[in-house]
Amino acid sequence: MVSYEKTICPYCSCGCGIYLVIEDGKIIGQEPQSDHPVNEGGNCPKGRNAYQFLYSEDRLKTPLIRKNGTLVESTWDEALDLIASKLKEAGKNEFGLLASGKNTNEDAYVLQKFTRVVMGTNNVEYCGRLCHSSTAAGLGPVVGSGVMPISQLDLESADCVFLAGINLKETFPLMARRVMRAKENGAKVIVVDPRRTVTARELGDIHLQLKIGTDVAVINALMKIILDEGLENKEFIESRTTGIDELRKYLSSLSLEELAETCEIPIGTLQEAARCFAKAKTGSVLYNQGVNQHTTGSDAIRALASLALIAGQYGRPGTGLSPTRGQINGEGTGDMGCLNVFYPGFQKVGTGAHEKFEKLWDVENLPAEPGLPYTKMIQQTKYMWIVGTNPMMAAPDVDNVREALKAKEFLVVQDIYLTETAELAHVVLPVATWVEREGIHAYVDRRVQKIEKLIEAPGSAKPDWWVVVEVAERMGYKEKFDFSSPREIFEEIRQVVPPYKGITYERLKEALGGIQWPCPTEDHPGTSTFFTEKFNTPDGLGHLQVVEYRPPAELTDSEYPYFLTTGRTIFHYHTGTMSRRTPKLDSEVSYAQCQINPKDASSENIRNGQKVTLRTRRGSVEAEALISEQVPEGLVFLPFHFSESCANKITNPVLDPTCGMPEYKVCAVKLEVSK
Ligand SMILES: Nc1nc2c(c(=O)[nH]1)N[C@H]1C(S)=C(S)[C@@H](COP(=O)(O)OP(=O)(O)OC[C@H]3O[C@@H](n4cnc5c(=O)[nH]c(N)nc54)[C@H](O)[C@@H]3O)O[C@H]1N2
Ligand SMILES: Nc1nc2c(c(=O)[nH]1)N[C@H]1C(S)=C(S)[C@@H](COP(=O)(O)OP(=O)(O)OC[C@H]3O[C@@H](n4cnc5c(=O)[nH]c(N)nc54)[C@H](O)[C@@H]3O)O[C@H]1N2
Ligand code: SF4
Ligand SMILES: [Mo]
Repeated sequence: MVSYEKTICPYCSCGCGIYLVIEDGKIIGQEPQSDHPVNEGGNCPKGRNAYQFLYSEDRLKTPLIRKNGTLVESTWDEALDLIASKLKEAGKNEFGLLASGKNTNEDAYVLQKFTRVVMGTNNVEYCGRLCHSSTAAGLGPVVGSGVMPISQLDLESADCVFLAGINLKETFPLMARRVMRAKENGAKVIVVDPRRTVTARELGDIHLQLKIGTDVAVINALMKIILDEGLENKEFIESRTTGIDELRKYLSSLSLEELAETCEIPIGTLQEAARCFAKAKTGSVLYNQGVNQHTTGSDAIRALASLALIAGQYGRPGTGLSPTRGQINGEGTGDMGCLNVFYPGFQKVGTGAHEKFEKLWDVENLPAEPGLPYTKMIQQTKYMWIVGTNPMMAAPDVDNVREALKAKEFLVVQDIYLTETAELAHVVLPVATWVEREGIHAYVDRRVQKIEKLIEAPGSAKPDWWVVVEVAERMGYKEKFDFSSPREIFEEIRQVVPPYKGITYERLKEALGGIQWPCPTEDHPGTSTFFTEKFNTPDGLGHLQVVEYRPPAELTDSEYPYFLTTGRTIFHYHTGTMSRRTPKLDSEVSYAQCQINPKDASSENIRNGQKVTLRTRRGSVEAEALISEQVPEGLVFLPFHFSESCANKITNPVLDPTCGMPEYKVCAVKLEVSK
């Protein structure tokens, strides 16, 4: 029997629709969904090769327990009993849990509830800390909310799109298509990126090719030009913002020449970009890791939001500053409270949230102090449960991560493969993923869509939520985790997370393209545009910010003469677990290529395709040289998808002090031809 079933792509947070062809319980083919509003019949290479990873021979099928130093197969009962008994030994703040951007909302909700109710701590985090923690810290003080304020569909109506530190064509390809459509209607695209990426080449009209780590200087220059030329939106500033006098005063104390020198962009190009953005009717800013992943990421975001405010580019469809969380459920896992300072629904620890949840969950003594952020949790806890994240590749300075994980009293890892992280665990649990279980995700623009269960998981693999319920029961909390299906969990979510109240499984079945939260009632259509009347700040106004430029933490010198930046390529996804098990994706690129400018290659005597060693103050890795004009002189780019060339062996683990974001995007490196 062959059937065609709709689902959503398992990779990025655009949330494109696809059809799967299923024969006798096995997926045998796929095609893009033509009536899905996000992708309208298109899919990128990852989306076109979406399901092969499920059938990789090395999927985990049985729980594993470490015995005499080796991981051996066990039963679920043995593994779950062991976990429960070990976790009972953990002191209150000795335990930490990392959830996943791959979890469904239902999984994420029970994971954080377990951490808070059973373990009594706010030590719960997920990859969002490494992805958009600078957004919460940066946008909170300015507009009071750190989510995308529009619908990705409305990007098409923009007449100026400002792409800051985001390589849209490779990382959100179907959003790039929408920007391409805006261009066809006459929009201008400004790209801020130190590399001449495919996005800068193919989408950009103006490329602000800044010196790495100088976004604050660029944005200050743009705001200064706008104010000096009287291009600001006076009415918007007057009625909807505060702080213009301080901002004006600060910017007038800066010299445009000096700012241009700092960011190494000609004044004329900065003027062209400033005028284009300020004069646009509908100006939209998308930003991502090129802005976030710095010790100054939250600063740059405060400045960017101020830029959008003085230009009056907020509060209408297609406008505003959009953070672009990239994991399939990067938004939802945060919405559910898998962050050390937020209970579900972004109710902040320290503002009485624990008391509210004590009532809602009918429990006592919920933690009222913030927990540890992702990287500190790895270093400072004794007992850890890691669910669907791979810090041995994704966290900075993995040599230190390895030591910390090896020293754990007890480490449980729950994944679909034996990842670099799982190899270090005392117990490894096999889970069902994607269409092997059901549940909802919130995609980049708060678009809530449901994944249906379409096939069986391999071996005895179980959904993430099931594991939590079983452990909670064994630890004496059956009554608080009395869930026998995702639907039951979702019904509780609807009760305690107000923006999800009006969303039901039934509605999601019907709603093509999902429903954007907040959706307060069952007859509410969902909310596409934020801030139409006021911002989410206590006084409803946008708070303009004075932000001073600070250089990155590690600069080049005679020993480490190049800047190293790390990031993504179109064919691979993060730590490679899924895309490298997809033959068509892996055959496109199966090893790390490090981009080196032709002039630098020539001065280091490096030929294209040669093995080079990249050495930083943390250590060294080898990669193949790709001599390319994509990088300017003095800058080297390394993707972080390949364990043999693990980028995070050498990145700088220094954190943005306001939010704990690692500076993945800049450190100093030297290059040598490998012996
Ligand atoms: N193919 C693919 N797509 C993905 C993912 C993936 O792994 N693979 N991951 C998803 C996830 S979770 C995320 S968060 C997104 C990430 O999406 P992006 O943020 O677009 O991806 P990155 O490659 O990390 O970084 C983007 C750009 O930042 C630039 N950059 C580096 N330093 C600076 C700087 O100082 N200033 C500025 N302005 N730019 C700088 C880099 O040159 C790079 O082109 O992608 C999502 N989509
Ligand atoms: N150098 C450098 N490092 C970075 C970045 C960078 O730009 N440069 N970017 C950072 C960013 S933005 C992000 S978002 C992080 C991503 O970091 P991670 O989220 O740690 O990376 P992934 O490879 O996506 O890991 C997801 C894991 O979940 C597993 N998995 C898949 N489906 C399921 C499921 O249903 N359940 C469970 N339990 N597991 C599942 C996968 O096999 C994989 O091991 O990396 C960060 N690290
Ligand atoms: S753009 Fe994202 S969601 Fe769409 S097909 Fe590509 S990876 Fe999948
Ligand atoms: Mo991310």
